[in-house]
Amino acid sequence: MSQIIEVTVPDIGDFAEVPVIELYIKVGDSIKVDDAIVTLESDKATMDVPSTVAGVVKEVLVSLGSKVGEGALLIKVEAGGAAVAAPAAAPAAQAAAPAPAPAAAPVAAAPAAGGGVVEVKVPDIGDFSEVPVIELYVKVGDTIKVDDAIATLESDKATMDVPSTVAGTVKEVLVSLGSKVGEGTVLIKVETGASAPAAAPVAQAAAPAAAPAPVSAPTAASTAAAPAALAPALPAGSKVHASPSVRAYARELGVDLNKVPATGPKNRIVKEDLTKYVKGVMSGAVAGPAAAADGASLGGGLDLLPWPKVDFAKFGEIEVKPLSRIKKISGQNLSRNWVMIPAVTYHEDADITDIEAFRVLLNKENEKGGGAKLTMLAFLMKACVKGLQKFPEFNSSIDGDNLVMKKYFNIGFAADTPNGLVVPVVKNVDKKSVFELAQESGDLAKQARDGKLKPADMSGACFTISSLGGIGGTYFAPIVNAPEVAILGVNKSAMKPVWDGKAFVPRLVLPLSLTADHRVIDGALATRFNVYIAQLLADFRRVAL
Ligand code: CAO
Repeated sequence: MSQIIEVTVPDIGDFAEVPVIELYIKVGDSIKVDDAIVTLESDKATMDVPSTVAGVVKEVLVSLGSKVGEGALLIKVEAGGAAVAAPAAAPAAQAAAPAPAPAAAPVAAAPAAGGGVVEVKVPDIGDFSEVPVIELYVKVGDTIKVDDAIATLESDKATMDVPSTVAGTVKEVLVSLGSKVGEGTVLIKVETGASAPAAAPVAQAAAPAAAPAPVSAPTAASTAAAPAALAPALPAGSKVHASPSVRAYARELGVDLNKVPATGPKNRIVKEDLTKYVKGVMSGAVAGPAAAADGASLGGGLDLLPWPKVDFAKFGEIEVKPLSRIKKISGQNLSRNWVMIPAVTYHEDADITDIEAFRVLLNKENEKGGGAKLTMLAFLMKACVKGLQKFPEFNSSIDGDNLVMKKYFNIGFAADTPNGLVVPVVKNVDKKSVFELAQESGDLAKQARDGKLKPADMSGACFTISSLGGIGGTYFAPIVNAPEVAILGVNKSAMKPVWDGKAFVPRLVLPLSLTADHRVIDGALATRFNVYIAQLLADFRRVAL
C-alpha cells in the first residue's frame, strides 16, 4: 500500500527566508532516502536538503528562487510499500532525518584579549567535529577585513565559509587544505594593528549569526588548485559544487556556475576557476554564455547528455591514471574546435617521387658537411606557405563578422610528445630556406619532447601541418586548430602504380588530408589548394616561381 509523505525543510538554524538555488528532482522521479532534493543557500553556507523517504515524487512545491525556512513543504512523495525507508515511515520522522549542517550561523569566534594577536576559531558548526578544510583563502602576511572568508569547510551535507571576526594581518595559519576541524579549532592568528579596529573583534563576537554580513570574496586565492581551464565544465544536469563565497562571487559577476570548469577537490569550483573562466570569456578564448567565439549565438547550447558514468571495475580489473596537463588543455581546445567549426576534410595524392629523391640526395651531400637533415616536413612547410600566398583565405581568422587576413606566414606543426600533442610554430616560413626550416622544426620538436617549449614557441600560427608520415596511415581527418581556418594532414608516402597516359608507372605517393573551416573556405577553394600543394610537391621548381 502506498502513502503520500511530505518532505519539509529541517532545522536550518535561525534562517527563515533561505533561497532554493538548486532543485534536483521533478515530478515522476524515483528517489531514495538521502537523495538531495534542493540546495539552499544562506549568506554563509550552502546546504543540501536530503529526502527522508524513498518513493516517487508526486508534487514539487518549490522552484528555483523560492524562499524557505524550517518546516517549508518541499515535495510530496508516494512511498510505495517496499519503497518506504525505515526512518521515513512516518512524516514525523522528518525531524530525526539527517539535518543539514547548520546554516553556517557563523557565530564569531571569540577573540583573545583585545588588541595584539587574536585567534580566529571555527564557530559553532553543529554536531560536526571532523570537518575537512576544502579551501583556504589566506596566507601569512595577508591583510584581512572582518568577514573576509578564511576557509571553507565541508561536511557531508553542506559547505560553509568561516569568515574572519577580526581585521588585521595574518600572522599564523594553523590549518591547511584537508585539515579536519571542529568548533573551537584555531584557524589563524591575526595581528590587529593600530589601524585595524581593535573594537572589531569584540563587536563581531557580540554580533553573531543574527545578522550575518554577506561573505566577501576571498582575500587570497587558494594555491592548491590546478589551472582552471583544465577540467571540463559540468555536463548538463550535474550538480555544481562551490562554496558560498564562490557562489556569491559568481552571482556578483553574473556567471552561471554550470559553465565553469571545476578543478577543486570532488569537482568543486574554486575561486580561481571562476576567475579563469571570466578571463577566458573576456579574451574570447572561451565561449561566453550566449556567444560563440565568432560572436554568433550558440542557440542555447548543445543540450548534451551528461558524460556516461560507468563503474568499469564491475567488468574487470582497471587502473585509473590522471590525464596529463597537456592532454587536458589540448582536449578542451580540440572539443571546442570540433564542436564550433563546420569542418570538411578533402583528400589529395601528391607525387613526391622527385622531391624525395632530391631530399635523399641533398641529405647524402649534406652528411659530409654535418648540416641539418632535410625533412619532408620542411618541404611541406615551404609548399604550404606558397599555397597560403596564392589562396589568402587560408591565411585568415574569423573575428566576429570580420575576416582577419594575415600578411605573415607562420606554420605550426603537430608534435607528438610523451605527454601529449603540442603545436610548435615556425615563424616567417616565407623568409627561411628549406634547410633552415628543417633545422628549426627539428629543434622545436626536440624541445617539445623535452617539455621545454615556451608559450611564445606555440603561438602565432597561421596554418598547421600534422604529419603522421613517420608513423604510417593512409588518410585521416585532422581537427582545425582555431582560430586558424585550415590544417593539412599528411600520412606515410607509398609506392603506387600511377597511370601516366600510356602505362602504370611506380610513383611515390604522399596522401594529403586537408581540413578546412567551411565558413571561410568552400569545397572548390579547398580542392584548388590541395591540387596546388600536390603540384608544388610533384615539381618543387614551382615554389621558386
Ligand atoms: N612518408 C614517409 N616517410 C616519412 C614521412 C612521410 N610522409 N614523413 C617522415 N617520414 C620518415 C622520415 O623520413 C624519417 O625516416 P628516416 O629516419 O629514414 O629519414 C622517419 O619517417 C621519421 O620521421 P619523423 O616523423 O620523426 O620526422 P619528421 O621531421 O618527418 O616529423 C614531427 C617531425 C614532429 C612532425 C613528428 O616527429 C611527429 O611528432 N609527428 C606526429 C604528429 C602527430 O601526432 N599528428 C597527429 C595530430 S592529431 O592527433
